[in-house]
Amino acid sequence: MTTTLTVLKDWVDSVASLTRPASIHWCDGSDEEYQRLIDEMQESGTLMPLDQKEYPGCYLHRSDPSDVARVEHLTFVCSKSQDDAGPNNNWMDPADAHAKIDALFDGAMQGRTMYVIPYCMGPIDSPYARLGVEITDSPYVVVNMNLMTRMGAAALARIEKEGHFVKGLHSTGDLDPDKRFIMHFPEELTIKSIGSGYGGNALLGKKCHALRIASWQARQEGWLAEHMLIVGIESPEGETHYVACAFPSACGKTNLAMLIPPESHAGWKIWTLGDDIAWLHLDTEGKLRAINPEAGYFGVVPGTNAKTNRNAFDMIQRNTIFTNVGLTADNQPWWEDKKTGKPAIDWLGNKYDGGNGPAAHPNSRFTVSARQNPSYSSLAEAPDGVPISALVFGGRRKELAPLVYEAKSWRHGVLIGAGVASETTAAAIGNVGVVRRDPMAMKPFCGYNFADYWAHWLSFADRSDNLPRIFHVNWFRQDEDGKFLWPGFGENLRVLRWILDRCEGRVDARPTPVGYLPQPDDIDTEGLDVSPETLEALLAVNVDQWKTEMQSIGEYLDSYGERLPDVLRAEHAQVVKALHAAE
Ligand code: OXD
Ligand code: MN
Repeated sequence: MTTTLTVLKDWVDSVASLTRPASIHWCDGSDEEYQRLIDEMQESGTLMPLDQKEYPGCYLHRSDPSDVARVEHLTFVCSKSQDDAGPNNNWMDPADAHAKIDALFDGAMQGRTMYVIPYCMGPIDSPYARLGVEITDSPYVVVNMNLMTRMGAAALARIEKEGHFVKGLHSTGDLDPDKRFIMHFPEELTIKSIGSGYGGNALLGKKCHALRIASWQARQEGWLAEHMLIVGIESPEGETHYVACAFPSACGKTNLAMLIPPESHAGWKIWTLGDDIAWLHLDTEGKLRAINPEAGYFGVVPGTNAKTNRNAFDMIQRNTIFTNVGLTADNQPWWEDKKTGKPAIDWLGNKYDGGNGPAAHPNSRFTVSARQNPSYSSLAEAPDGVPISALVFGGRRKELAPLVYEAKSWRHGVLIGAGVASETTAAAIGNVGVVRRDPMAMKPFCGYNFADYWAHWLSFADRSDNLPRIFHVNWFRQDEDGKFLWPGFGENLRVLRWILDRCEGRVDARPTPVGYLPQPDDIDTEGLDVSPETLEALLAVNVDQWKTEMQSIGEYLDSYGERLPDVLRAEHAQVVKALHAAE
């Protein structure tokens, strides 16, 4: 296989002359190709078969121990102007960045096969889909891209027809953390990544293309590329609403996207469209429609069990690539909170004796095709996507943020999104459990200046009067003893029901300075171990704490200087004024 498209052929030739691979393979995306690469990786020892009787088609990959998460400090947006990248991104001058990284790519693929992966983000026949080509020397990347994207012959045919695509160059290099860089050149629609094989750094269709580069394109073209799950909620009466939710990494997007309605909710159904990324476009009626650019899940394994996420638990019993989990004595994958089996070997391959930390790495992952999800939506391949009734922001906050509240307007909703903060997780290298601002859950993923991004979000209010309502949720509120106040998981459907009741105008709400809160009776707690006092605590707005929070949000917004939209400043001032009036 090769291509008739000269720009693609020339680029592949130039990469080959820089990286000097032993051979070049154009990926067709077939099952045979997938299996052949799986077999080759088993021969080379980079993939281990798991117990094929209990886990057919499942394999374990152990990464280099230094290469287990995204590396935000080594991730750069190399726009021509530093201000365009903004204070939210590391920046390097494009010429310097190319020089630095090309020196590392020089000869990097010697003795290796160079794989050319044409891929399509979004349903293959969707007008909203975008094309890319990733060149990599990692067969692990190829098989993961096979599960995560529509890749191969059909994508290449569309690329040849359209003539343009995002260029992504990746090599694992020598996995030296000092020679690791993830660089984005938005004006050139180019990504270069070296020194890591970890998903978020190496599967370039995902964070690099579908969020950082796509968010840049989306701003120019009038749409949104967001770190959001997309879920359909069907009532017993057969009415389905679609909701898109932005939570920071490892804060439960996958669980919410494939939630199982609790027994108390007979007749309710959940349909998963996506668990990580949404591309949102305005349609001719001014409604926001969402597609999921991905075709599979790269999910956090620990904590997944038959109770927390039965769909995910069932889905990863077959045809799944596990990365950095532990093993039982009978060669089955094991992770903390799996609730069955016992670990014998840890994620590093050492005998597990219980004393050396977790058996599975806290950021160990499964890669699996979305089609294996029991709640897979039949509209996941719909070219026009699904209409969105509500947008939901959320974070992991021990205190302050109520269980749920609603923005007073689109503009106020943008302020709520801009103020999202969350405790950091193992999805990125660095401290865990530290509260940081993560606007719209896009801190690691927005490919341009947040000030311009908020202005872009605000501009939607001028373009449509049919926009979804905006909400904020917090499943993670705790009491003084560190006990979670809300049961979470399947019971989150009760909160989603309130959100839909608001969208349908079925319930009123309590106005507060920070937004509309539910009347306690409107959150159904029947059968739950949540007392009226606990519900009151979950729905409390502590004015003093909120004043401090708004001060901190104000300082954060001010750090964006002149580019910060006045509308956002005004929205902020209004909340502060309302808090003072509430004294
Ligand atoms: C992810 C992440 O892998 O956000 O989705 O880190
Ligand atoms: Mn994510």
